[in-house]
Amino acid sequence: MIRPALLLGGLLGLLAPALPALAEAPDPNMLYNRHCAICHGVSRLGGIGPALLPDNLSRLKHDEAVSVIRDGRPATQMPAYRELLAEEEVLALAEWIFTPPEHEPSWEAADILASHEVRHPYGSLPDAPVFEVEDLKNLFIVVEIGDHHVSLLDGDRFERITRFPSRYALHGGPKYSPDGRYVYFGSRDGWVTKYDIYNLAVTAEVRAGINMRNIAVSADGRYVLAGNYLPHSLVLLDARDLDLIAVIPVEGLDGETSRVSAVYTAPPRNSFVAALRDIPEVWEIRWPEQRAEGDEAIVGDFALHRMEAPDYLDDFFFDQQYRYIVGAARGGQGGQVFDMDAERKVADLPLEGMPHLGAGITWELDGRRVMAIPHIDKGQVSVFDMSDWSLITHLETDGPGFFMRSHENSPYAWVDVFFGPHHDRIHVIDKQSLEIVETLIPEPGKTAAHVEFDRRGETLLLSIWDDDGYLLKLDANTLEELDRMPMRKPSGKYNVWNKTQYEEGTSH
Ligand code: DHE
Repeated sequence: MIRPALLLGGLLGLLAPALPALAEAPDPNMLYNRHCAICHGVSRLGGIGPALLPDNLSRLKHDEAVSVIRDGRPATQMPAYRELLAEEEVLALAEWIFTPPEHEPSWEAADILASHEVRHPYGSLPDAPVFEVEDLKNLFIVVEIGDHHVSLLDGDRFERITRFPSRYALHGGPKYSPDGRYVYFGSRDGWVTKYDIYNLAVTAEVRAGINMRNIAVSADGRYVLAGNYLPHSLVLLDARDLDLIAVIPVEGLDGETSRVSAVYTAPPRNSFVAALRDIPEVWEIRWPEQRAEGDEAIVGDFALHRMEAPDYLDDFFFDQQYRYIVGAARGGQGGQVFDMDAERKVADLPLEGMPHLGAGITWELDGRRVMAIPHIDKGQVSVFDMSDWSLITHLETDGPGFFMRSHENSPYAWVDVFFGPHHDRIHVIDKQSLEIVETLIPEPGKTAAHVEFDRRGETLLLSIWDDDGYLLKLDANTLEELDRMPMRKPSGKYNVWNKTQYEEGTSH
């Protein structure tokens, strides 16, 4: 008996000479323009969909891109293309979005101005909240990266006040105005969004760059600074309506331009500090009242103060006075302490690999202040004495961690095991004995990460970092579970009080 497949193969063999030699390879550029450009922008810069440029997609795996194009993305406007595109076209498109464009895209002041939208001008909305809570300072903002939403929670009742869509892929902590009424979000695609918590409304938005790292809000609440990878720039905005004040090109003393790793606000200095990835300098942006002799003018009376560093310094941790910066040196060469007053390096730290300095926290131990830092590439928490920068201990954990948190009123510091087989574990460290006293596995197989305390440090929220995830509310002292709230891959949580008071147990 002849099997059908063989029969078909035979017939095709006979027909072969009559068929065209080879079907043409799909043209991803043409496919992009036909199917994708309308949402993702003609130059792949993004529109209602995210930018599709390799740097913006660095955290998306190739296979994931294939399945998003083929099957769509649930709970978003991204449709499934499996009926419209052949499999090889899907594969070609997925490959193509990870290749750099022929011409490096630009984002100038004119683009920033054109993207600016003010929905509710500063001062036009009522000053009283439209909802009732016991304590406006005990609210939490939670970023849900699963479907790009944000939730606002009443921290006392553990209830959701509202949930609203965010820009695609928010990154870095949202930043509050000093009074806690407004919160500013930064997205990896460069969008800065201002939200009025009292009126539950987005008031203004602007796109500061194509690939942005994070934003900072000045301690006096007047300015917002955005730091970009692409273009190599800092963008200074008026915090009221996000009006553009200045685009500051990042160019070193040697003429090299640089990506911005991150920007920070330095409250006691009333300035911004920028970590730069490609030049060995630390930049401080000062405004009129702080301007000093020798500073370079930016615009009006804003000034740039450059500090030459002995090495490239990345991913900063600050002491509480914002005098010292601990930065990771390039290529895993350890950490360095840089004195911003004396403008020189004062210590080297034995921090091999990739310390996650941005997640560092501090506390009092035997009358001295210590800082603790997790590592992204090894199961270790490093604890240093900040009075002389000596190493106290490297604490072994069950795998590399990403976030650390504590609270002045809590005896414990929390560190997750974000990477590796034990990503469902979270360690509880006794801040005095420097020992892991408990390891929780809240949901076997699911990542448990990022803790945030309520304003009093009595309870805490922990993310079960999954599309069908949830927030766990725990008693901060007994570690007992108190409640849960379903969420779509909740990532960071930010308590108004802890953030606006620069609580010692939280990163800023
Ligand atoms: Fe982050 C904060 C850098 C990847 C979630 N991350 C920060 C900050 C920096 C930083 C410098 C502090 C800025 C701030 O809060 O304003 N992050 C980096 C990286 O260099 C890295 C390793 C690679 C990258 O692609 O950028 C990186 N970060 C991630 C992720 O993959 C995470 C887990 C998921 C995501 O959303 O992208 C992630 N980063 C976060 C979060 C914060 C953050 C939730 C805020 C932490 C906080 O508690 O304040």
